[in-house]
Amino acid sequence: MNIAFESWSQHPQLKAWIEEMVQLCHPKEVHLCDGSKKEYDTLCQQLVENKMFLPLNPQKRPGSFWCVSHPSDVARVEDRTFICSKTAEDAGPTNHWKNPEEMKHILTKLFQGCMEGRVMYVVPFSMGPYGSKLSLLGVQITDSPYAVVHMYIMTRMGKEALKVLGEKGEFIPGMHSVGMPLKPGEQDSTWPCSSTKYIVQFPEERSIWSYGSGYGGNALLGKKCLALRIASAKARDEGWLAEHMLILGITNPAGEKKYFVAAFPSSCGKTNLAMITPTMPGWKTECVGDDIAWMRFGADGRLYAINPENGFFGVAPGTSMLSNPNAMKTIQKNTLYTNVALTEDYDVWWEGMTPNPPEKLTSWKNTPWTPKMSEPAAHPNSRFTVPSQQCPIISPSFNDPQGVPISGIIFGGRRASLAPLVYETFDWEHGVFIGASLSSEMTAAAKGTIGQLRHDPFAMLPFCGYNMGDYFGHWLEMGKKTQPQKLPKVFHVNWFKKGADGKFLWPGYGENARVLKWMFDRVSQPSRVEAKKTPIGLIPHLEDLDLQGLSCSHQQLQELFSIDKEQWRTEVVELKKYFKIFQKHLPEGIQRQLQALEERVGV
Ligand code: OXD
Ligand code: MN
Repeated sequence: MNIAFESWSQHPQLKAWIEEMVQLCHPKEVHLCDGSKKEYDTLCQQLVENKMFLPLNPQKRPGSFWCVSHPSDVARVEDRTFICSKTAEDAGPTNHWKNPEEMKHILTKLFQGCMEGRVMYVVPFSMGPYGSKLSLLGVQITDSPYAVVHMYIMTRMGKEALKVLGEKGEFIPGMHSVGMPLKPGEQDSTWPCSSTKYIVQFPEERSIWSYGSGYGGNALLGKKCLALRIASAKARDEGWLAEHMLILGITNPAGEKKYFVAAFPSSCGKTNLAMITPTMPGWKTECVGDDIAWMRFGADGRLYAINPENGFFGVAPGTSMLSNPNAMKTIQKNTLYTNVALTEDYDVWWEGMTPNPPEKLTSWKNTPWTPKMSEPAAHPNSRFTVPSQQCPIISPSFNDPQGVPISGIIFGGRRASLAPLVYETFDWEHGVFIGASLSSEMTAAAKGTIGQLRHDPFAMLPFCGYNMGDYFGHWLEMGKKTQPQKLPKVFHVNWFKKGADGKFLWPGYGENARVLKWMFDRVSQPSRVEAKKTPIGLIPHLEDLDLQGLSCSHQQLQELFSIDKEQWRTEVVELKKYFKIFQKHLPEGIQRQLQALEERVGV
């Protein structure tokens, strides 16, 4: 097959890899992507012709499309996700592992002829701003035009990425196929995918192979596969951090600005917090990212973060003018919707968008839906994909190659009891322990039982590219790279604590900015407010929380900050059991912190 490399790239290794993959996959054609708007529009048009995309009402959602997946291909498949390091020990107890040689054998067989009858697209992309020392380049090969248009939004893709790559630059190769070759004359499915799925990372070789799924988290290889699983392994080797964290900036009425990163397990409100509208007068926020942060120490000894992504791939259900007005404004145009419901006038709807659903909808299963039906109209993990630049509060530093300096790190989970609204950790080691101890009630972002508590250290459980015990060790080591006063302070929040009546104690959403304000005061140097020492960490004196205009009773506040030692002792027992799985990889610092917590909450 003649591939028109001349005006595209002169990178010998890239060309050789593409040729090798053509030999393996037998596509009918190769499309070398340039990343232009024209290319994006043409592909969207083709997806409309192939009935995968439906254009939405141009008066309501200009430049936007609706699309539904195969009912079996709706989320990340953690049980089919593998970290194929040389040894099982290196992948650790929280990852699925297979011998790399054995896995290569399986994949080679699966990819053999898998693109027959389809176009092979080659997508060069940059994770992070062009020219930033913190950015990485990748190239995804895929037979999914859906993946290409999503990569166009989610990454910086095309000619510009090739320019940075030059003839010798390093790139991370990612091979993706929906795993459904087409015989001559065979009618394509509107959502091609396979019942066999493999999402495979080779962390030493730094390569990705993904087979059988068209769903975002499995098919957009720049995101979870590269920017978290591969990048975390690279970050360990090179002394930086690749994290499942949002990045946000907050400015007080006096014009002082500080940046925070926050890690919450999937679908626990990261996008809402990243785009928060503060309820306190005079406070402003800006969004740098809603899902991933790459961080390194700068020459001044402070930690700097970039968002490697260029778009938001957000969970739609629950997003509303109440929960996240900035997201609602962001997705008004040029947005790709997957598995949400369709209204009669070709707009979108999902549970939680409005208090009452429209009378008639087309569900995510592409069937008529009415409010009488017990099944939701939109899939709980339905998504919007939209360029970050459309966010009304996108940070002016979004494209800054230096990144933004981080003053605080926030961990959080969905816990109906136990953790108070907010607490600060005593020091870096205690902060790392809190990250390692993170657990949350499960959501729909991954397959599993919704509501069940699962340990999700650093919200990285499905995303850490090596042994999680070593990852804790890496975080502890990072804390030794600078002076203690230059390290960000570490906090834990729980927006989801419930009272004895089973109702949420804290109103959440924009009111969460009140908690950010307390953190802002705490990370100021010197701290502007004192904190109260408790056995689990430092909590606010109630008078230091700005509660003006909030209808939160004294009783509710007491409950929000109550620390039930008995519950914490149970937590210690649970953590002891959990941390055993890391065996000799569990760092001393974590053991020391666990013991210290046990002593503090002991009778
Ligand atoms: C996501 C996830 O899609 O964490 O961001 O699952
Ligand atoms: Mn995520």
